[in-house]
Amino acid sequence: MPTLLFTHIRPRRIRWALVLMLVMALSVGASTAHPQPAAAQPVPTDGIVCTNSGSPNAAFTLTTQTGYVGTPDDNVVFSWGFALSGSPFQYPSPVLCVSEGDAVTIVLNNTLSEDVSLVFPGQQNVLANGAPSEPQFSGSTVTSLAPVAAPGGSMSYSFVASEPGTYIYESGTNPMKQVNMGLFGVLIVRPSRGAGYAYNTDNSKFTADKEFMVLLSEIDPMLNRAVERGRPFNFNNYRPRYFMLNGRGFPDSIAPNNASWLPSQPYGSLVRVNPNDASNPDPALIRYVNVTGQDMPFHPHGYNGRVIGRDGRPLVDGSADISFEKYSVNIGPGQTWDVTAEWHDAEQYAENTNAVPVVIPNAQNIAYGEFYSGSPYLGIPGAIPVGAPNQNQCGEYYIISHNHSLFQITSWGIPMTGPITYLRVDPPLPNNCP
Ligand SMILES: [Cu+2]
Repeated sequence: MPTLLFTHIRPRRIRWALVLMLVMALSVGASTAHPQPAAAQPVPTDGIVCTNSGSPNAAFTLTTQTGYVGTPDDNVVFSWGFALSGSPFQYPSPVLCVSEGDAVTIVLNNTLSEDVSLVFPGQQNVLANGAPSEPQFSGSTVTSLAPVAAPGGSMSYSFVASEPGTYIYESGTNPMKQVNMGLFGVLIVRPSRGAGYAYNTDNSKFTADKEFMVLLSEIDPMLNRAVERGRPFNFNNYRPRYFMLNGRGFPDSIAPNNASWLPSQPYGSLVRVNPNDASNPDPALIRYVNVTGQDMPFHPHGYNGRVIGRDGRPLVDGSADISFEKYSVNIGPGQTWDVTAEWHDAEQYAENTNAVPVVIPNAQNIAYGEFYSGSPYLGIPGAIPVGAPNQNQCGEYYIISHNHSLFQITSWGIPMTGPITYLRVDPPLPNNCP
């Protein structure tokens, strides 16, 4: 996989390698077609799509739903999810956003034929129908990590969101089955300090509209098929074949939020920034979340991030800033990592004054990737051969980010799909980029 090469070459050469890689990646082809309901409401084309609720009393109703997830190999996989009241199945479940100190209530309506529950790792003093939410037993056997909603029933969970950060909510009942079937989502608790901070700490400052999510999940389609058909499944045979970013595999992962051809997979994962400079002084924020059962060494090319929080706790020690710079971020099972990211035009490629010190081959000897601008300069498009497909809008850069468990960069054998997305670097502000 060319990515290994990328790690060790200089940034100015990445874009030429990227041209080749994009050709490989984009030859995979179009994605699964589905019937298309209209998007419920306008959402930003990229970045986190929050489901907000009232504050200081934040109330949500989540109903289990079943549906189908499209994968890059043109498969569709039966899955489960939590959906907002009146909304159809989605994968992953909605991103719930509340404010620090909110009294949060989440009513779970269970439409499935088995018990379901909700757990909120990182939240304290969670109540279920007003009583402490505790593991359930049959004799000495744990049957659920929390009180359940029986089939056709409901359960109301409540807690005070006392600590800002990034959290998971998920089923606490038979999680090996139910979480991998899709009963998981992300909960964001915003700090009292206000917009543009991930925590109440100075080191968590970010550009408020540059907030992104990378939610890593996995699917063993044999499990999902067995569940769809009401058949037993032997978890000794569990073997994920799909690895998803925000519920999608590449290239769907870089499509906009609410892409029409992905009606049940609403969340894109393209990270989009402008070069850091005087007009754009703060970084972007990326919230990494891993709901799989294995480490996910996520690997953004082109920049080091700064880890400013983990598992819903800020990286400060008293008044000391203990955040740290990191290239690959190794997100463990059930962990969340909050990372700020900024891209510096260290070699003045937005100025067109720093000549690329290589002889560019003749056009017939170049493979033009679909996102290549025709020029190595940021914001300065060049010529593209007639007939060459091109998605580049304003001379922006596309830099790959992906899970570095390279055996996962596949969709049941289709290489260069799966948990891959891009960092899109737009020209310096102000610009005319759409
Ligand atoms: Cu790589």
